[in-house]
Amino acid sequence: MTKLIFPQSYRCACASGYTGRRCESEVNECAPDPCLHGGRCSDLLGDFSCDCGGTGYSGPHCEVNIDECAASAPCMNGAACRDTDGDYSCQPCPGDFCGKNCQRRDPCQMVRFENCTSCAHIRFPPFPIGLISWEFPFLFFPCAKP
Ligand SMILES: [Ca+2]
Repeated sequence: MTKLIFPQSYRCACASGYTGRRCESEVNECAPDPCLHGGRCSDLLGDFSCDCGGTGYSGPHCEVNIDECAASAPCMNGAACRDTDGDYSCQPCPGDFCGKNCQRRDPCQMVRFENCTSCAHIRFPPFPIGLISWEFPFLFFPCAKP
């Protein structure tokens, strides 16, 4: 008995995650990218996974804003925390504090000179290593108060 095969006459019902006329191709579930807000997509068999690390979002598609204020209370030194879409803010920092979390003192706020009209932050202070003072670490990590 002769079996006739017509090349264009069949179509497979593919198992999940596969595609093509003979189900020979794996579906790339990352195309188009299902991860929002810069989440990194991993193509799995019949599925995908979004790594939302560092995006400020969570959820299967990185679609849910994380309320950092409720989750970890990141603001320090009495600053009020305000949750924002994909981020949070501790600004304005109270007093001389600065930084995203108001975690440190602003050197320009700490050291004031009578005739100084503006303060510029310098990364490498031009004084000998033997003169390191308590101000030294602050000078190495400039912080412009917003
Ligand atoms: Ca947020």
